[in-house]
Order: sequence, then structure tokens, then C-alpha cells
Amino acid sequence: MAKRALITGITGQDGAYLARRLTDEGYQVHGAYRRSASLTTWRLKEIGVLDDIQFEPFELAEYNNILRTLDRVQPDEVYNLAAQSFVGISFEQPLYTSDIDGIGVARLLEAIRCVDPKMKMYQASTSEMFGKVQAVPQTETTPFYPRSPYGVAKLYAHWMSVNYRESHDMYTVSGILFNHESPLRGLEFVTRKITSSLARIHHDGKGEMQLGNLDAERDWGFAGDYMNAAYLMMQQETPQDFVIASGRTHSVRDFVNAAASALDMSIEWEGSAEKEVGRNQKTGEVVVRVNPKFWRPAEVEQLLGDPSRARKSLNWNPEVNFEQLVEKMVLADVKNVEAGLLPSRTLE
Ligand code: NAP
Ligand code: G4F
Repeated sequence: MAKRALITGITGQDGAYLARRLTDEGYQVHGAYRRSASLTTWRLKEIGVLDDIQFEPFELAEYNNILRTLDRVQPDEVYNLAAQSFVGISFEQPLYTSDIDGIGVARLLEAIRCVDPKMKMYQASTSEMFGKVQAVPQTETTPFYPRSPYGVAKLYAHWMSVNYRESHDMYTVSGILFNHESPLRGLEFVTRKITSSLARIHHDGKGEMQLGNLDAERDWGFAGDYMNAAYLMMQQETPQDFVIASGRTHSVRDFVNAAASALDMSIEWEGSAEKEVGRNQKTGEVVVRVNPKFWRPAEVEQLLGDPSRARKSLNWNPEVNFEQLVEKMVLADVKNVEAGLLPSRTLE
């Protein structure tokens, strides 16, 4: 009989890639979605799995709804991808973020324990938990020091997952995933903001984008590779947490340069802090401006993960490197602009 999986956060970037991975493995996939005026199905459609998903209305704030969903679906594996996932907004909405990303995970773990503690659970932990990093590179044993309400909430969830594993002998695993991106990334995250803005500037022959901290460094990988790791973590004999990362780090400025170069554009930087601008070398026009509005009250300056344990124990081999990722995202956004698929104004 086909294995049954319940994916929370099915409408997000990772939900789409994981749904693809699991349907390819022959799973019956139940997608838990948050009810809203307009259900976001474009990612599932884009990746070709929309018709394979059985949708379940689901809300992490509602314990009884979680309980009834688990009871009805009886999944073998639960992948908890649902979250308020935008770090920036967590400074403005710390209580909501704590409730969904922190307590919401406790609700889910407790509901699994009640319905059937044999159900396996994957928790979407994050490199944001390392925050003000205590060692470089970060591994599974690096101490945590979160720098945002999002990171704090995720750290609570992370330890709850460990605690249920150790207290109740449940199969819970946390993937400590570093930033992972794709053409299906939300437009408010810096990578997609850059690729969509540059694609539009390239198409229109004019325009500029405003960014925050250009010096922040991230370890960026491809979402498809990272959801493959999530699947592999759930297939092990013994539940264990893993760092999933590329092992390379780049600044936001590097990302802009790489994205511009995929469009045969070269950027010249001048000035510093909020006075820094990036000019199109050919035309001299400003294409990047710094707007302090995008600076965060506390910043994670640099992330760099060491995925050695995952490579060895899971035999995890990512297929897309940084340069390929940037190119993939830029070319997809060039097509999106040409097809009129990008909104003319985005809320950043
Ligand atoms: P995403 O695109 O923002 O997707 C988040 C999903 O969670 C969406 O489907 C959203 O539904 C759902 N959701 C939000 N609040 C909910 C609630 N109260 N109840 C039920 N569902 C809710 O995020 P992602 O990039 O795919 O990331 C997936 C998970 O991995 C998240 O937990 C994120 O924090 C974590 N993570 C991501 C990265 C990364 O670099 N992408 C790295 C480490 C960890 P709507 O469509 O209704 O908004
Ligand atoms: O793309 P970001 O918003 O991602 P961030 O904050 O690293 O969070 C993402 O990765 C985490 C894993 O480490 C996930 F847990 C989380 O759910 C999310 O997927 O920002 C990346 C960096 C930051 O340092 C930010 O300050 O880019 C900097 N940045 C500079 N200008 C900007 C901008 N970020 C955004 N979103 N918009 C800007 O204009």
C-alpha cells in the first residue's frame, strides 16, 4: 500500500518541491493548506503536482483542527513546513510568529502523540537559530543564538521536537536548513526580489531596486535539493537532526552581481552604508539603491553551514550550485516578465 504523507505549508515554496519528491516516490500526498480568500496553488501547478494532492484545511493555531486532520488522514509521515517564514516581519509580529512557529509545533507534536505516536514528524528548523554565530562553519553541535523573534520561535520548536523524541520515543527529526531558493521563492525574500527586479529592469531598459543590508552573507542552496534531504531524513533507521547547507557563503551584493551577470549586465558599486549605489556599468544608471527601511533591528551577519554529516549519513548530494541557482532564478524571471506574470508592484 502507498505510504501517506501530510505536508503542512503545502502552498509554499518547499511544499511544492516536497510534494513533487513524494509523489515521485509513489506517496499519497495530503496537502494541509490555510484557508484564505484565495488559495495559492500556482507553485503546485508549476511543478506539475496540483492534481495529485488531496487538500486538507489546516491551521496551526487550532489544536482541534490539527487533531481532526491527523485522525482523518492517518499519515505515516508528517512534514511540518507551515510557518510565518519571513524574518523581517517577525520583528513587527513577534507574538503571532511565536504562536505559529513555536507553540504551533508543540500543538502538532502533542496531537501526533494523542492520535498515533508512531507517525513520523519532520520539523522545518532553520539556520536562523544560529543567529549571532558562535562558530564558523555551523554544524549540528554549534550553540544557538537566535537574533529575531522568528529565530527564537523556531528554536523553541526545535527543542520541542528533540524533547518529544527523547521523552516519548517518537520519530521526530529537524532539518536545520540554511537558506534555499528557487524560481518558486516568495517575492519578498532577497534573492527573488533581486532576480525579479533585475529581470524587469533588463526588460524595460530602466528602473531601480531598493535593498537593505548588502553585506549580509548567506549560505544559499536550491530548494529542490533541500527537500530531497528532508525526505531522506525521514527514511533513516534512527531519527537524527541534520544541517543542510551548501558549504559556501555569499553576500547580498555578490548575489546582485551574479544575477546581473546572468543578464550580461555588470554593476559598479560606489559609496558606503545608506549612500551606496550600484550602477549599470554600460549606461551609468543607478540600478541598486540602499534603503535603511530594509535594515533589521538585529541582523544575522553571516551564515555558513557544514553539511558533512548529511553528505555522509544520508548520502545527500545537492545537484545545483550557487551560480546555477542564480541563473535558474534569473532566467525564470525573465520569462515571467515577458509573459506579464510578475506583479507591477510588490509589497516588500
Ligand atoms: P513559505 O513559502 O513562506 O511557506 C510557508 C507555508 O506555511 C505557506 O504554505 C503558508 O500558507 C503556511 N502557513 C503560514 N502560516 C500558517 C498557519 N498559521 N497555519 C497553517 N499554515 C500556515 O516558506 P518556505 O520557504 O516554503 O519554507 C518552508 C518552511 O521551512 C518554513 O517553516 C520556514 O520557516 C522553514 N525554512 C525555510 C528556509 C528557506 O530558506 N526557505 C530555511 C530554513 C527553514 P499560505 O500560503 O496561506 O501563506
Ligand atoms: O531573503 P531574506 O529575507 O532571508 P533570511 O532573513 O535569511 O530568512 C530566510 O532564510 C532563513 C534560513 O536562514 C529561513 F529560516 C527563513 O524562513 C527565510 O527563508 O534575507 C536575507 C538577507 C538578510 O540579511 C537581509 O537583511 O538579505 C538581507 N537583505 C538585504 N536587503 C534583504 C533585503 N532581505 C530582504 N528580504 N529584502 C531586502 O530588501
